[in-house]
Formats: sequence, structure tokens, C-alpha cells
Amino acid sequence: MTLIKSENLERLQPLFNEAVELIKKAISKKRQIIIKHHDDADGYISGFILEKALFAHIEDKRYLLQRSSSRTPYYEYIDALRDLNSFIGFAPPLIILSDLGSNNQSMKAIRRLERYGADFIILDHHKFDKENKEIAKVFLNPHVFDMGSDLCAGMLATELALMITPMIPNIQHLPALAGTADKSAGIDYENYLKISKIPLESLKDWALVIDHETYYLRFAARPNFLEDLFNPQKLPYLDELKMDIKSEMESLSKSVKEYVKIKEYAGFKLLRLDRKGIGDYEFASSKLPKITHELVEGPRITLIETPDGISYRADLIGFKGVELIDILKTQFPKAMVSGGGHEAAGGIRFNASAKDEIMAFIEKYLEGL
Ligand SMILES: [Mn+2]
Repeated sequence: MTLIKSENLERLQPLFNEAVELIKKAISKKRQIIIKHHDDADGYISGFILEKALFAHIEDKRYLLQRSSSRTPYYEYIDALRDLNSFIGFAPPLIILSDLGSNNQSMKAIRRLERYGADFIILDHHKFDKENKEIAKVFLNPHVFDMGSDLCAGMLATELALMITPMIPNIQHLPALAGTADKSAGIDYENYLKISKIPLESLKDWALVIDHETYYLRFAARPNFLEDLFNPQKLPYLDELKMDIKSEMESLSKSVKEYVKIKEYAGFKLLRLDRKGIGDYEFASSKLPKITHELVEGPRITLIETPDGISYRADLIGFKGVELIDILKTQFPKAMVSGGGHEAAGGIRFNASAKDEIMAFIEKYLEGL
């Protein structure tokens, strides 16, 4: 039984079952379980709920259950080594990658630990690469079934958590909160929204506050801390925090308005912003793509540039970020192009030396849309 009735979840059920089985087996064998999740609201929710579900079953929690976040939407090699370094136990760990781990940027790290004997469950809703799907013991990603990204990590993790521990109080709202943070849409999201019993506007504000708090969480947050952050009873206090965050974002927005470059294409606008030097020190700067993208309405694409990469956001145009990455890889085989995410929101990295060429190519590419 899932929290909502959903054909999509039904199709994923066999994978959920495999994940439950693998996790339960690991627990009974006292194998260390490591949860590594993305550090945005969706990622934190997914890691938090999984930790909560596993907590009840693991005696020696201090050693056998580890949860931590990842600044990037992939499993970093340094994190893999850190996980290996902190590994204690008889059998190599079971690693759950949540809201990350689907594209080949994670492969070097995954392979390192896989060779060591670790097993991976990848629970994610980003576009995936074949090798990641193959190396994981369980690859729980709706894209495998062409369902898109709308069933986000927080939703998948909450359902998985309830299959491991059926009665967890006060968590009905988490899938809607995660989906709101990750801009999910569609019937499943609508249904999660309904059962959350929280108005959409409040969920949006809440997601913003969580983003803010987790941005500054550069240490391992204890479960109690996260409990507070995800508890609907704490909303009044979150309301006050929200005001501070919004004013921070407004002042950044004024600066962006001044320095953004807007170019008109046939049928859409291109917004380009050089990331360097705009509010680098503040939380709000992590919201630059969102702030810039919201400066205009209608069909548009936003590119936030760094010396060696861009992040993109697109609306109402036929832009496919993941497809562009593939094209860039072929066009610029020596520029070390990498990246991933969703079709309409994600990031691309390349050699800084190739930036001018690549940006010119992208501008041309956009003309063809
Ligand atoms: Mn996500």
C-alpha cells in the first residue's frame, strides 16, 4: 500500500520490493548502511525519512547507520573515500544514493566502492546513464519507465520508508513538500498535495526555508535537528525566518536585474548572467538560477555562467538540457564536457579554455529550436 493510489508507483513496486529486501537483509546481517543524499530540500527529505525508517530497526545506530548530504547532485570521489574511511563492520556497506547517483559523474566513486564489495541502491529521479543502472543492485528511477522526474526523491523515499516501517507519525506532508521544492507536477503530485493538508503557498515558503537551512548545514545534522525542520508544528517559527530570507533574495534580485543580459530569439528570450561576483557569499546566490529565471515571464531559457560551466533553466521552449550535453560532448570531444540533471533544469561543465567556443555554439543551437 502506498500513501496515494498511483499507477506510476504500481509500476515501480517490484523495485521497491527489491530495495526493501536488500535493506532488511543488510540490517539482519548487521551490515553498515550509508545514506548519501543531495543537499537540497528534496534530497534532505529523502535522506531524513529513510534514516527515520531504518532507525527503528538498527541497534548500533552510531556505527551501522550513516546519513550525510552531498553538495553536488552526484556521488563525489572524495565522499566515496570518506565513506570507505569511516566504514566499520564485517561486510562492505550497503550504500543508498538518494536524489543523486544516476548519471556518469558518479561512476568513478561508485566503481571504487563497488570493487570493494559495497552494494548500491540508487533512488533518484534525475536523467540516468546506462552504466549507473547496471551497476546498482536496485535502480529505483522513474525515468527507466519514461515517467519523467515528477515522482521526486522525497516521494519515492517516503513510500520506501513506509514499506520498511509502516507506522511513522507526522510524515504525510513530506512528499508534497519535496515535490513543491522540486517543482513536480501531475496527478501524483496533486494527490500528495491533497493528503498533506497544507496550502501550496505554505509549502513553497517552507521549501525555501529548508533550502536556506540546509545550505548552511555544513556539518552532519542530528536527526532531532531535521525533525524540527520538517515538523509542521514549527511553521510559525519558519514564517519569521522566511521574511529574512525573502529580503535577502530581493536585494540579490535587484542586482541581477542590473547585470543580466537578455537576448530576444524567435519565440523566446535568453537570459545570461555571469555568476562571478554576484552575492557569492550568501544563501541567495544559490538561488541565482531561480531569481534570474523569474525576472521575465513566458517562453525563456536562463543560463548562469561560471568560468567552467553553466547551469540552465528553461520554460515553454523545446530545450532539452541532457540532449545538449550529448551534442556538446560530440562537438567538443576535448573540452571534457560533463553534466546532467533534468531536461529543463540542470548543469553542464567543461574546460574553462573552451568556454567562448561552447557559449557561441549554444547560442547558435538555441536559434535552431
Ligand atoms: Mn530532487
